[in-house]
Amino acid sequence: MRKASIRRTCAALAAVTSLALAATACGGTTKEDVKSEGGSAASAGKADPNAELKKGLTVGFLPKQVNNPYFTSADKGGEAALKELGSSYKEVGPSSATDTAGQVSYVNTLTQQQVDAMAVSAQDPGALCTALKQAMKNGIKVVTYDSDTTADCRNAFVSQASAEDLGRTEVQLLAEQIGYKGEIAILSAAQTATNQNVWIDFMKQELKDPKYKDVKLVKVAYGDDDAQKSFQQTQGLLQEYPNLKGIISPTTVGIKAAAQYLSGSKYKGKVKLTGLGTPNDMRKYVKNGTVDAFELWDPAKLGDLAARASVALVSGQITGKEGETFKAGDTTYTIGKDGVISLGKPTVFDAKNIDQYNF
Ligand code: RAM
Repeated sequence: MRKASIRRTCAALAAVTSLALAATACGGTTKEDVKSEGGSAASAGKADPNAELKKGLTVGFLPKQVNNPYFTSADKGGEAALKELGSSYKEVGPSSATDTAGQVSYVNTLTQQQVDAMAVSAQDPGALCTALKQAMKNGIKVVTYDSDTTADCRNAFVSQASAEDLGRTEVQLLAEQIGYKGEIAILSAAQTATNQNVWIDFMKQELKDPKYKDVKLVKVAYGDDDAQKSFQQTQGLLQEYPNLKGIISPTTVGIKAAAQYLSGSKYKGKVKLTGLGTPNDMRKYVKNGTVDAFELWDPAKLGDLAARASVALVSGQITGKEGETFKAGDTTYTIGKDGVISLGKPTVFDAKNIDQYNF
């Protein structure tokens, strides 16, 4: 049996059996063995920007949640890019954004199915690490997109925008709308979500600026990217804090549910709402005066970039080290610190520009 096929068999074995058993049966096949196959420069730890892009690969997408329209758009972007590059796409994932055990087992499924690369949006950074490391040990390239793990558990992170920009601008948007005065709350997604938690940390940093001395963050609530729970959490916030002046919801599911609640209540237009939403979800609430402005990136472009980064990794054009470059469509991306590849700046949507967007 050639080493490549040993690697594949062992990947499957490791995913379905105990690691100890797999290691004994397979003699602990690692990335090092793949290196000696005379494979790509990436497997030897060195990027070759001129390496030809491989075709016929399979890239598995594992979003936080499959029935979330944000991920439907993102993953469609990934699917289209893979088609264009001559590779195959598959998607697996849990239907709840708090099913961390489910996400772990989907990583193992993809490992077992011997995909060439996987693109994962982490529900919980800690929970996924062991399974992702096992996938990488079996020669599978791992890209996180949308929500990261720690840097040692993946080859690269395809980030939607600078986390600092996102956190700070959401506070700036809301503070302007409430005249820099009053109580505010955050309605987040899952309590463990890496992306939301990093943004919230930057929101808290931004609030330390003296210009926000009269703005008070009273609570961070969690709607778990579940429409009904997010709606109830919004209702609860207003019951608990009747003087609330504004809400930031950095989740497409949360902001939509909060807008739905506010628009049918006496708080419509009085309690301000901003955060991260899709123009298609939010159009009606901008037009009916519930929401002034919110922001987002194009999810399909994020999925597109995650797919292209995955193929570039498998092809050896990049290894995930800072300073390496690769082309995705017409744009050349440079990998930043800790293997972060950034899509660009988010767009702010309001009544003036929302009709120009359809996602
Ligand atoms: C939700 C998810 C996703 C986040 C967007 C803004 O769909 O929590 O991870 O990036 O909102």
